[in-house]
Amino acid sequence: MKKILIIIGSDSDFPVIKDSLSILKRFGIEADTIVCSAHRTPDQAAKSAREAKDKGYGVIIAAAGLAAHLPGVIAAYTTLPVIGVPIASGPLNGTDALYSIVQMPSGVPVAAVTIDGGTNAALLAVQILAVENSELSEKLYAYKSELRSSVERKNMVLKSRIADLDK
Ligand code: RP5
Repeated sequence: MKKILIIIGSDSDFPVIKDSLSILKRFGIEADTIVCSAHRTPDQAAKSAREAKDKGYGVIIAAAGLAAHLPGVIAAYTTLPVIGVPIASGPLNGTDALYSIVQMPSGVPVAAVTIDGGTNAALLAVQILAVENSELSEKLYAYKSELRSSVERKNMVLKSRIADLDK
């Protein structure tokens, strides 16, 4: 199966990516994580993006904060799908990164997830790989069914809390 490459702009972005790693682990997908900055190490960013496909990666997750150009720069050098994760670092709490990532010019798409959305980034990566992998698809159905059960549980708890109001 294809692997996932996770690129973070700084080690300070790692807490968000821990959420991605636990999702990928749950689905049994191998991932490599590296620090590489579009601004501090631009040559390395281009190299990592260019080599990713030949190294067996199927999707790249790129997470960065502030003026977050990393996902866009990575997308410029590869045909692999790139998922950008805006990180809530700095005084603008990630809105700067969100706009930087989502406002890509026509021709170079990046799929942006929520600010600090490490979980959704990994799930989207799994869904992309699942297009060609029925075993992964089954696991995704099971995941969604767990989500459904958790909402059903919430409704039961809510119902009893509302009933308690009348006591
Ligand atoms: C961005 O600058 C990184 O992605 C990080 O979110 C932010 C701060 O980086 P550090 O100063 O913590 O290295 O490029």
